[in-house]
Amino acid sequence: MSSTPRTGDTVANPVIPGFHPDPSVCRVGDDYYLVCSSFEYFPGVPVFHSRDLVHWTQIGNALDRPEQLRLPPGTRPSGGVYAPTLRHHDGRFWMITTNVSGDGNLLVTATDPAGPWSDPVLLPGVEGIDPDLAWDEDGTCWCTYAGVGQVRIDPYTGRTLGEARGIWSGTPGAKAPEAPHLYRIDGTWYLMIAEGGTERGHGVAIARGPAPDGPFEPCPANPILTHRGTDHPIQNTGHADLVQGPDGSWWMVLLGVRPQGGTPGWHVLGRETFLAPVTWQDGWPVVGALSPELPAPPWPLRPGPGVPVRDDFAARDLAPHWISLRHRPEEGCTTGERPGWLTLRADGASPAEPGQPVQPTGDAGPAEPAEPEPAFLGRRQQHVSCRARALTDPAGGRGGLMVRLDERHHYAVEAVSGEVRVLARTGTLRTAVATHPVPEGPVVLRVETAAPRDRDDPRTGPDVLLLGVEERDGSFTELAALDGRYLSTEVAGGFTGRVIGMYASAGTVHFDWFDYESLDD
Ligand code: 6LW
Repeated sequence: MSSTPRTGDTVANPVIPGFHPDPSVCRVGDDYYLVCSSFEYFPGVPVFHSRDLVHWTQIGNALDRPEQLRLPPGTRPSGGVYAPTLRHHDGRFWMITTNVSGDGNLLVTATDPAGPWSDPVLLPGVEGIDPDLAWDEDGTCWCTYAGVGQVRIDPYTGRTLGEARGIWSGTPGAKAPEAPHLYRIDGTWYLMIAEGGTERGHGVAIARGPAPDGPFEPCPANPILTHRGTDHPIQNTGHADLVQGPDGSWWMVLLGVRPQGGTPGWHVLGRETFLAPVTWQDGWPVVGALSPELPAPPWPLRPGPGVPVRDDFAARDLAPHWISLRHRPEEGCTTGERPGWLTLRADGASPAEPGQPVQPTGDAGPAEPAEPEPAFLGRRQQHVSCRARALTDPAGGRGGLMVRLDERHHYAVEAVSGEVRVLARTGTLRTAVATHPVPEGPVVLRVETAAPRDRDDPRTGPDVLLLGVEERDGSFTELAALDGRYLSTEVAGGFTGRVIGMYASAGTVHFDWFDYESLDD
């Protein structure tokens, strides 16, 4: 997956659009690598490559084998894999993260960041999320985590060495000191954290000290970055990591959101990865303007390959941007069963075992009775306006296209023999919104996100989702226009963003191709 920033005087921010939060970056020679959180989706921890810090291409996933990523049935939405840290040390890449629904803190290593990554080393003695790794001059490995706590570890065995201790709690009055990253820059140790929570109050603060374990002196200018209390188009800014550009200049990758539909608005793409320039003053980093149009960096832009609009499922292996719920439904998701088609099978391969309660996110309400989930394969929605289409053969089963924020918030257009239906799930409400007769056999289903039809209407939300079917003559029959607010984080809660994909909810459903294209200007 490659972003498509404009070239010229400015480049587009976010540099990795769509649900790609908690970025961590490292540089090795002329190459940059970046990882993000992945929560309840499999494979976990997408890995990106760039040569200019602006264009990023997904080259793999650090946790792409079931032995590395155990997400049990019933793993709640926004559970699973939290913020990773990526570092290069001693000739290999190290990725440390937390599986809050399974193994807790774990680290994996690789000589090639595209994979394969090692089996996980578990770190039961590290008692906090958002683990960071830093090595001092003696080769001691320091693991720093949310809180902010720290303990020395043996990264080869996962054993802790000595006692854990608190090293900084951030700015007095700011909640949730988390996402620490520890750096040695010009002989000084810097401890950068996120604070204020990952919502509108989010920010970045930094402290410095003579040694990796402090004592740490906070920067008088903290928070060094926040958009709290502003109507800036990029909100919730925080959870940052520092890196040097090809010319030695300093940059920050961080997460932010783009609310749509007014202030405070609704964000539907989740927390995205942005880039901001950094300069230094009196030994402290100063974050430059973080804007949707970033002044182009002074080095040549070197775009990598992007994701083609169409996946025709001709390849045996799925491209790395395809994600499933909790595990890859191995038996129920194949590109080989019907050559050139993707086959999804609901029976016996559902991503949540039938009988498991759907667990709510945060304060979303009590656990609900079981609802079997479909086999699902999707990709992150990366553009405010976009269109997805799929040639779907229900073949006696039932399935189609789904736009999903979580178990309780999704819209779908699906085919069953001789009929297409639009379904909406908003909280506890499940509604069949429309039905439409179609000839038996394969049918092209379509979902499109569009600006609300009347932007001056205060009741309009971030967008409208148009769901329908393409007739045999190619014309589009819109069956429903549904309110995008229900598929926003402000309504649904949680840490993820929209994912658009194919599913089978009964029997076996085949997909000849899937198109995803941006409709942004
Ligand atoms: C991440 C932590 C956070 O680990 O959200 O709100 C978690 N804070 O920093 C998931 O992105």
